[in-house]
Amino acid sequence: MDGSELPLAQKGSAQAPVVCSTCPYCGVGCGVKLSPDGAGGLQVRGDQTHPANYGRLCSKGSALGETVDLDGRLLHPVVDGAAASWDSALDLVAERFKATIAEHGPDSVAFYVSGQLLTEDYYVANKLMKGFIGSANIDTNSRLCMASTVAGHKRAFGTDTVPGRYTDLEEADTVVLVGSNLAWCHPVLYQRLAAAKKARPGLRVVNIDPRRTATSDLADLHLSVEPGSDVALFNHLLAQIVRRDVVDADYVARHVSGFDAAIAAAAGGDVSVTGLHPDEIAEFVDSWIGTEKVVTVFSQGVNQSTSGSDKVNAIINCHLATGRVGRPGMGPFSVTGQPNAMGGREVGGLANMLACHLDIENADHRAAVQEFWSAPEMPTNAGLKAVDMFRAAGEGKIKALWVMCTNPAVSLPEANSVRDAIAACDFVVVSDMYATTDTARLADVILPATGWAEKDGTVTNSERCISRQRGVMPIPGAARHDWNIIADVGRRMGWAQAFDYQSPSEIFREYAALSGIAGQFGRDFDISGLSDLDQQAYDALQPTYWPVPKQGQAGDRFFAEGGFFTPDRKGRMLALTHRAPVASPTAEFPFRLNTGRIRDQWHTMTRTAKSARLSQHLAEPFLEIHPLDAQGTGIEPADIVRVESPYGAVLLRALITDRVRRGSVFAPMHWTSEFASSARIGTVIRAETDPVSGQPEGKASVVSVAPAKPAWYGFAVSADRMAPDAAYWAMIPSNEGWRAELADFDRPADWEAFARALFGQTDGEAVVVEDATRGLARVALFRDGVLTAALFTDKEPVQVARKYACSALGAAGAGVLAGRPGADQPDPGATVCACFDIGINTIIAAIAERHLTTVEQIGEAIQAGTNCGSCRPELATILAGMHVPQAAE
Ligand SMILES: Nc1nc2c(c(=O)[nH]1)N[C@H]1C(S)=C(S)[C@@H](COP(=O)(O)OP(=O)(O)OC[C@H]3O[C@@H](n4cnc5c(=O)[nH]c(N)nc54)[C@H](O)[C@@H]3O)O[C@H]1N2
Ligand SMILES: Nc1nc2c(c(=O)[nH]1)N[C@H]1C(S)=C(S)[C@@H](COP(=O)(O)OP(=O)(O)OC[C@H]3O[C@@H](n4cnc5c(=O)[nH]c(N)nc54)[C@H](O)[C@@H]3O)O[C@H]1N2
Ligand code: SF4
Ligand SMILES: [Mo]
Repeated sequence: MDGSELPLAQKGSAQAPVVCSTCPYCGVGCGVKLSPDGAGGLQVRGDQTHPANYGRLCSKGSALGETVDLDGRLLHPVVDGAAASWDSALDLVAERFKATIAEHGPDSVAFYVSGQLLTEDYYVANKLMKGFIGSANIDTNSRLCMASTVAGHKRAFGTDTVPGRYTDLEEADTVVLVGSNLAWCHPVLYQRLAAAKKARPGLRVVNIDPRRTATSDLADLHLSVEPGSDVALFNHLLAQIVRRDVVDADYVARHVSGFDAAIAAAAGGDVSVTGLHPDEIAEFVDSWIGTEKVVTVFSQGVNQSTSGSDKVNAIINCHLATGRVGRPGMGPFSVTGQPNAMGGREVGGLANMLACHLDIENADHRAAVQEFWSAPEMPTNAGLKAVDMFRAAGEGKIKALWVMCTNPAVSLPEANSVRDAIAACDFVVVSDMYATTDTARLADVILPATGWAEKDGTVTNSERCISRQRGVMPIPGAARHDWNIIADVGRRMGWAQAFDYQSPSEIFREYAALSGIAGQFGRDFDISGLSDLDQQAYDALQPTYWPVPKQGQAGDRFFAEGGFFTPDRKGRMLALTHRAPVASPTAEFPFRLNTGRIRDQWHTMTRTAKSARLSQHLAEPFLEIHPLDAQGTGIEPADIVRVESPYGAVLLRALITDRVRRGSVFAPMHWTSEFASSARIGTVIRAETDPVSGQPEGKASVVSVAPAKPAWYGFAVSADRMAPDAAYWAMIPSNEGWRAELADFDRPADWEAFARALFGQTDGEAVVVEDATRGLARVALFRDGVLTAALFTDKEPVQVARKYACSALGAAGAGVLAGRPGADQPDPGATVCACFDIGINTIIAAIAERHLTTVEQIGEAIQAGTNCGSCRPELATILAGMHVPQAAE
């Protein structure tokens, strides 16, 4: 039952066991093979047999082994800042929740959970809240992620069903990627698409994204749409589908409702709001209409919008009208973000769902689940959605809150209000692997959870494939599995029998049996065929696509022959009209703020920032801004800029690039107070939500941007973590220790004292090279003649060979203060290839000296791009002579 357990097949083997598991990052859900070395190390390779990746891994998956160390791990419960026993911590949690419910009713408490919980964890949390506490106040970070897709699917299909499979992307003749940076966010699926395109160059790729990304570079056509205008574009497509007579009249007659109203609404639309040139629009329409096998993939550029649900339905409308759904190489395809985003939706982790795709507001569904759980009480209405849940906490209406496996003080919009709401809430519990997250710091009780390499359970990926995660590492300290923590609280609250779980397999069996009831209601999610798995069979479970009904066989895909889950079994087309994002640029806040992900960091960086390799790709928080906008606002390359909205302000490094549109800026979502002074981008985002899905508009706030004009800039390297005292700092691990970028508005009077405080080093020799006229300095600190830390400052953004400076730690002499290596020692520059740690200068030099013209030739010459392949899009870009990041080097 514990994470130390291995699949039975491998038990007793004399050699180091190799255990199959699933990558804990994105929703591609790649299979991994884990080989623990028994001394805390873990080797991770791609699983050749897993149908999601067939052995491939991206940069993050390849670096998983570097994130499992115990540095910073929380090893015991914490109550009011002090270590506590499990008994006292869980008694306190149970008592406080019970007392709050007794005094203020079940709706005065809430759980905020995560698409990174395993299905078994999620099931128990949902059961405790909805079945036993009797409130629906359980919501998940999937509200920020997949909620618009869930709403769109339910409106069109009657359930939250993904009709297709990954192979559809490979079999299609046209793949349209809408609001998806697949190259960085679903890299292995991107690699599968890139390989298919290489094998069959006729496969056309269209990318619809206001910003030009690594994904756009694969596309035959990139449409830089006006942010938020996707409904107008797909309405136009729908109108053209009718005009060009490619409606599948037979499919529509038999399987679709709402056709006429949808067409009428689409015909009344105005495609000019997309800002696209008519020729571009025509090319897109020709591609989409001209190939029957078309897959429309969509992600956060669609979902994180106040018209997100409409965007989803606008896409689905086109597939329903043409009958291009559920057949090989065709269909709308939502790629999910988190490893178990799908599993969470299946167990009913959202405040408006029940379990197994049953509906909370349907009395029959409710009664069936209540009976199955022998539950005392079931809520009859949906609970609070994420944004409202934290508002209610801020207003004192939620008095006890339990946050599991997510970091809302960073990832929610209006993040300062969220932070204040958590701080003000009477009783806050956080379950996490680390006590130092921005959210955990605010908790009354912090519970140490096991991490992915230690725990057992299942996850479901974007294509409905259920895979096992298998624990191979010993459980550190007193950490416990999430399901176990939740069940223990359930027992302590008085429901001993309902939460008497001994293992994840027992929970899975119960869940699979419940899905059989959903199957009887004619719902799609039925895995009752797995409800008899014993421990051995659960341990040996191979990747399995749902549905898996007890009786009969299910097909690979949904809806090719209709069979929707609506009352009349028809797929619904919706009448939709374009709505612009809620906030409009003004003179005071003239820029549209887009946010999203970078290649090598995962969300709030608690795990990926442990890997020095991953942290070198883009080493500090940045703002992409168009060259003309930079000029207009007086921003020079690599300046520190202040980005402000009515809700907050951040300081970021300017990255001037024509990859963003004029008037739009882009910032990564990843940086937290743990890694930067002032870069929680959620603090400037307005918490405006989609009226149907409740998903916040994460990509279309409005802000002002101005140069911050610091008095000095700095760069520092140190063997140990630093304690920066500066208006701007961003710190990240390097291979040799830590590296930091700094800037401040006042110059310290004594640079040596400043450096010693920064590096926490009062002893040892210091070499200070002062530029007294400009009030600047370079400082090197030594211990026993060996360099332990160095600080470089300048009036301008500091020109130092970063990698070289990092590598000088541990060497003798103060030569590092030159900031540049000698002629015999080339500076590799900022990392592009994380696997082989190859910098941009090395790549540019190789291209120039050896006259390389293809990504393959770069690989042959210097290995870059030959392992995980995540950097191949960037290698192609470098070859094309574009986008050399100014910020990182
Ligand atoms: N490296 C990495 N990979 C990840 C993650 C990570 O943290 N790091 N997180 C995972 C998770 S949880 C998720 S949800 C996925 C997200 O995966 P994606 O959705 O691919 O990633 P994002 O960068 O959030 O946004 C995608 C694109 O939407 C574009 N966009 C913004 N506004 C609009 C618009 O109005 N219309 C259109 N068409 N496009 C727009 C943005 O410019 C951006 O390039 O990634 C998963 N994979
Ligand atoms: N501005 C902006 N904001 C966004 C987005 C955006 O595009 N732009 N995207 C949104 C999206 S799509 C998402 S999915 C969210 C993600 O945002 P979050 O969910 O807040 O981010 P994570 O860093 O993944 O948080 C997971 C936390 O769980 C902890 N953890 C890891 N494994 C376990 C475990 O097994 N058990 C427990 N108990 N804890 C564990 C980690 O240490 C970490 O603190 O961000 C959203 N916020
Ligand atoms: S694509 Fe990368 S992050 Fe996503 S599951 Fe595969 S290895 Fe993990
Ligand atoms: Mo997500």
